[in-house]
Amino acid sequence: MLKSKEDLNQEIDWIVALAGNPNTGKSTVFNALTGLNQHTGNWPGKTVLKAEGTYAYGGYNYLLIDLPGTYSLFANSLEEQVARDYICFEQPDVSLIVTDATCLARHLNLVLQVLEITDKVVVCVNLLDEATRKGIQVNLEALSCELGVPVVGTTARDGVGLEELKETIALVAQRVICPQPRVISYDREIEGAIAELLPHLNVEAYPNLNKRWLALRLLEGDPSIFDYIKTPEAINEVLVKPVWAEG
Ligand SMILES: Nc1nc2c(ncn2[C@@H]2O[C@H](COP(=O)(O)OP(=O)(O)O)[C@@H](O)[C@H]2O)c(=O)[nH]1
Ligand SMILES: [Mg+2]
Repeated sequence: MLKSKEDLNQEIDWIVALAGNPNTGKSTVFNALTGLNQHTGNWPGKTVLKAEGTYAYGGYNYLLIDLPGTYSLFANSLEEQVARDYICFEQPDVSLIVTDATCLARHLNLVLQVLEITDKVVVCVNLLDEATRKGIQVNLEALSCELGVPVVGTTARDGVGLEELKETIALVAQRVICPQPRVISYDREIEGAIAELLPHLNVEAYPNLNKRWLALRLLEGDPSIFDYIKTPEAINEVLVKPVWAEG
């Protein structure tokens, strides 16, 4: 079992998961925020390194979980599955996604995948110094409008932007800011299939699980998701005999 808020020291108020592609400065952000208040081990039952640490801000204590660096959340590797399962099933209060300002487009893939799971997201555009050096300017406000979630620019190695980052995490954790992520719509066939599945998805063990996301994974036939849910016959029927594909 992964740690949940109840298992931890009661002094923790909010849990923040740190996601991002490898080499975006995730560990740099993690170290800058938690300092010496961290420890590492393995994810339970997995040979994947887990780092967690705490920091205090604005009268609250935060537990920061450094998820494995991944390019996607498709559960193709152990790392991806650990990251995905944490965001999905442990439901941290905030998911902070660290991206690289010098090649932002490539990083938005992961961002959009996280936005399909949760709305409690802050996007950190790191390596702004490198971007400036390369003549790249990132319009953080426009990006935030497009994504529907707060975006903070940082140069984590120099500690630039970290106060704003902590403040934004605090506002999302406390639901002062309620992000409204852009919803990705798929073509008619897939949207029809999602609509067909949704009424059947009552996953008792995970009442807050994002049903639209779950429907998409079921349609993909993602085997890793079947470990978590008992598939009611009704769903099987929809999946095996796709009514939306008829006619
Ligand atoms: N120039 C610059 N380098 C950074 C910044 N943040 C992190 N780095 C460097 O980028 C490299 C990868 O950082 P790391 O935190 O290990 O990335 P991770 O793989 O995402 O955990 C390290 O050499 C960091 O010192 C930044 O804002 N600017
Ligand atoms: Mg790292």
